[in-house]
Amino acid sequence: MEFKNIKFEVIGNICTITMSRPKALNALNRSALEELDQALDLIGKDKNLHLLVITGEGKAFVAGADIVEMSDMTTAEAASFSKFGADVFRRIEKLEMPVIAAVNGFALGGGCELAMCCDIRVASEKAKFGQPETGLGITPGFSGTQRLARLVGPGKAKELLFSCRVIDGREAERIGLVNQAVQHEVLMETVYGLAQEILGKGQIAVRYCKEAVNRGYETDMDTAMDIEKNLFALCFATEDQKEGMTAFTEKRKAEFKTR
Ligand code: DAK
Repeated sequence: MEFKNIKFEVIGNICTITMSRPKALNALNRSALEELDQALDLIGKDKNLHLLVITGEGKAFVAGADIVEMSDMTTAEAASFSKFGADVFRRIEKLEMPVIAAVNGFALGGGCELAMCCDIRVASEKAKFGQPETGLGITPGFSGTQRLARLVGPGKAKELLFSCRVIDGREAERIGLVNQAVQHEVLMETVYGLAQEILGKGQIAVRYCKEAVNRGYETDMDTAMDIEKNLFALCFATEDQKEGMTAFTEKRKAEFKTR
């Protein structure tokens, strides 16, 4: 498939999507969001893929939704754009496999929201995070108010949303917006190192963990514990569980087959 706004690369079990509209610092227009959506279709169909990395080309991860395209939108068009973007981001969040954001630079507005819908965020210390929407006279449209508050707490989220303050990777790490901030030069090797660490585990169990955390986080504790219990039980229908436990008793490394 030909993409104009993203790069789609598969190496081994890892797919990397690089947001790539350098003339607009990878800002998300409708076409970029559509390509992201199509890329998710491809990923869902490829049984050999076990992990997705999302990053950006050049000095930006994503500098937000495309302000030029948004500026003339009617209320109906804004609602449709917001719904489409939010749906694509929700698809990323619900993708069965783990998704790591490698935040290389500006992650503003929709860019910060894209990073937040990923499971894990590793940032360059040079990365810049912020939700500048109120400075444009709008609210975030891709669930930023919700995910930011869940990640950093409502007080810090409101401070960032109300003030449009921009923070770097280290500060983002300090407040829990990213898992880890690293020197810019080692960002991708850190991300792929983490990816390999994850890929060495039982992928069905990894996926169930993602599902348990996501679904459990959105419900009450009793229901969440039921979700975990059911997924735990399902692991015992897999070859991976037999292999993982046999390997332990035989004191060797497990060779998981994702079955
Ligand atoms: N959209 C369109 N073009 C952008 C852009 C953006 N978000 N960000 C940068 N560009 C373009 C610039 O216009 C410039 O284009 P030319 O002038 O060269 O043609 C080019 O990228 C390079 O940018 P700069 O020259 O400005 O580069 P600098 O290094 O000087 O500055 C910057 C980098 C990231 C600080 C600056 O570009 C900047 O402030 N960009 C805007 C950042 C921003 O405000 N992002 C948040 C966008 S708002 C909703 C749906 C979605 C959303 C909200 C509601 N609903 C429908 C309800 C989401 C909103 C947002 O994401």
